[in-house]
Amino acid sequence: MRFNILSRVLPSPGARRVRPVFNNRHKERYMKTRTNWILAGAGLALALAACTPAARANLLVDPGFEANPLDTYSNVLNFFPTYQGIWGVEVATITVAENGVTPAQGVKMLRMLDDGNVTTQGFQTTDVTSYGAAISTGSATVTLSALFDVDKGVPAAVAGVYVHFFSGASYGSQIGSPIGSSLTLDSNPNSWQTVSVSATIPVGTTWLMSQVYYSDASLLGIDGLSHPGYVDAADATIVPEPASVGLLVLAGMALRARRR
Ligand SMILES: [Ca+2]
Ligand SMILES: [Ca+2]
Ligand SMILES: [Ca+2]
Repeated sequence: MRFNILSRVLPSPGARRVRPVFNNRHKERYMKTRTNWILAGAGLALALAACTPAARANLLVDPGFEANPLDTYSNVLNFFPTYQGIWGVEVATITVAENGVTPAQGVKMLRMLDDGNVTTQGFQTTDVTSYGAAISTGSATVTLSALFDVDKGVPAAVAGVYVHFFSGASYGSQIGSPIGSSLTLDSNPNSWQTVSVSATIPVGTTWLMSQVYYSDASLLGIDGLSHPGYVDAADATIVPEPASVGLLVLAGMALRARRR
């Protein structure tokens, strides 16, 4: 980009008032000026984006289980818009430090208990239509992670995360395959372990659901009793974020204008 020629080819504000006689040379010069402005704008925007800290927006509300009361999984799964941003759980509460486990972030954490089925689960839904530009081209990636920990009496707890995709604001509109990841945890209550999954968001997705879970059977302690499994510091992000999509579009337009 040659910014130094901008001042030379730009007409002064006064000159603009005079109706110009447009011949081909003028037109070419005008297009060049316009292109340079677009390039300068895109360059500035990209430079600003580069200066912005890399921290990405966490799509989850109350990702550390500090502020909001829990709701039921059935409310969250059945009424996406109403319960967006609220954790819905099967058998779980929010607790402060207990059993030698201290919250990884803040002073509270999710305490999940055996739900009598296969896995004890917690869910949160998110409207992702603001990421539609990237999702529609199959270029948006979601990453969900959470921290898991159990007390020292649980030798092999299995914890995991899932992301489910939906084309509308209802559970029935699920599309693609849920993506998931799991981990067998250590029995050290002082270590929080991360489970993370990442994948391309299916084209057509407008809502997604983040899930954290423990295998019920794996919560069995060495004392023969079922223990709680703890979760904290969940994080769901999508890249590229809407702002950077805008910048890419702008940069693309500038390049196209320059080729003309
Ligand atoms: Ca917390
Ligand atoms: Ca369950
Ligand atoms: Ca641990």
